[in-house]
Amino acid sequence: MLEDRTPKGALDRVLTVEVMRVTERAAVSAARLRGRGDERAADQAAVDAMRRELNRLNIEGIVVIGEGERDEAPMLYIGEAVGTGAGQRVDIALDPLEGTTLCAKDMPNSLATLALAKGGSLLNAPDVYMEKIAIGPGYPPGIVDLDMPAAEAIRKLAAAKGVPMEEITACILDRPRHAELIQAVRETGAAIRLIGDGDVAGVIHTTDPIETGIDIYMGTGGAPEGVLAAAALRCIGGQMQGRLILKTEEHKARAERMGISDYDKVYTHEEMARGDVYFSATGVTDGNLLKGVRFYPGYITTETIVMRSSTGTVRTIRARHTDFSKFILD
Ligand code: VTB
Repeated sequence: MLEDRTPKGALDRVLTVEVMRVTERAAVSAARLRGRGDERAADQAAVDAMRRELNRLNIEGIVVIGEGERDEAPMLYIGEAVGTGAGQRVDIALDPLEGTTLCAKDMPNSLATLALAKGGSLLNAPDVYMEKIAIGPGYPPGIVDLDMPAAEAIRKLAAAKGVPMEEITACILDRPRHAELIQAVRETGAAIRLIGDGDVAGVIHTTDPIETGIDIYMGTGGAPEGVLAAAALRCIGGQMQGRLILKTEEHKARAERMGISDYDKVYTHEEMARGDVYFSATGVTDGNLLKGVRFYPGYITTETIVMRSSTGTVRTIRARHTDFSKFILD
């Protein structure tokens, strides 16, 4: 068992590099299949690479947010043990290829993502939908929440930012289920960045409005993606709330099995990802914050944002790798 280092109770800091390596590998494998129109193949390549790399780490890891539930027999299923077993007991949330369609179509903002926290610290969310609202750092606590009308959230955010509502941009997944939300936001005069997929990136983008043009993320996306985004906000700052959408008895039973009994609970990002958290995302396709993987003759470059909640360090690492295909991977 590795010893805890400062800050007290934190994860081993060497994991900063380790988590980054895992998402780099997944991103490179997915990027080889970028723009080929084959989502499954790109996803599988990312999963294989992530799993292989995770199993090299000296951790006793359990996948709590993964590729699916065990009976569906995917790799990196929820509950799968990863790592060598010779290290700290950690929870892992992963999405080896967030935005599979974006990657298959070579559209912006697909990412390889991973979050890691002490065992028992990440919300075990079933693979259902989650309502989400997120803003970046620098605002007073609680200025927006899931229960306020969308127009009020835009109004409060604009007031706190000191700009007219027309200068706010909301990021929303382009889905028919968001017709009312989109209408309500449009009525405020705010702009909307509609995205096809990739709401982990959408949430992270709120943390750097100057670079990304996005002030607030709103709407319903995947719950697993919600936990990953919450982990990122824990590190980089900002506010987020999420509420699972558990409409059917089957959904409720799944939530129950994961230890959730309050079906309507609003989770803050701190409740979704507690304690010391690491988050790493490597760009697969080019995006607002990260460049995608680039293939050069003989080498490959990746761009990764890797961060840690206990220290608040956010690193953007541009790495140059000798062409991985020359390595023996197993
Ligand atoms: C979002 C998005 C993902 O799923 O969470 C979305 O971030 C939600 O589900 O990239 P629907 O597609 O059913 O709306 C993804 O698109 C990935 O599947």
